Amino acid sequence: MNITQCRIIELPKIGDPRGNLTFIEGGRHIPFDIRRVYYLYDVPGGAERGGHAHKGLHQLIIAVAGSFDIHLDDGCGRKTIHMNRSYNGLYVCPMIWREMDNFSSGAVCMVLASEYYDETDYLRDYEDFIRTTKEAGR
Ligand code: T46
Repeated sequence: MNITQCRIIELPKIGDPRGNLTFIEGGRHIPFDIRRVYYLYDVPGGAERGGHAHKGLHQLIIAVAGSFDIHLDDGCGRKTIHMNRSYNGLYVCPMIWREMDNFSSGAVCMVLASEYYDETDYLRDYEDFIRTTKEAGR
C-alpha cells in the first residue's frame, strides 16, 4: 500500500440553522468496518503525536474541532495534509508512517479504526519501518 491511497473522504453534512450534523457509516462512507474509536484532545501547543506506522490498521482521521497537520510517509514519498474541516476524514491505509503537529488550541482529533488496539501492530522505529517496506518489495 502506498501514499496515493491515502485520501480525503468528504463525509455527509446536514446543514441546519441549529448547527451542522455529519455522520459516518462503516463500510459505506469509509472502506472498512469500524472496530474502535479514539480521540486526542487537550493537546498542548507545540506537541507532536504519531511517529509510527501500523502494519495492518485502516484509519479515518478527522479534525472534529480545530486543526492540525498530518505528515504521511510510505518510505518512497511524503505529503502533508492540513486538517481543518469537521466533514472531511483522511483515510490512512496500513504501512504509512505518520506524524502530527501544529495542533490549534481546542483541537480534537477523532480516529475511526478497523481493529482493536494492538501494540504488536505498531512500527515505532523509523528504520524498522523502512526495512519492513523494503522487505515487502517496494
Ligand atoms: C494515530 C494517532 C492519530 C491505547 O491503550 N488504546 C488505543 O486505542 C490507543 C490509540 C492508544 N493506547 C495507548 C497506547 C500508548 O500507551 O495510549 C498511549 C498513546 O498511544 P499512541 O502512542 O498510539 O498515541 P499517538 O497519539 O501517538 O497515536 C495515535 C494512534 O496510535 C495512531 O494510530 O494515527 O493517534
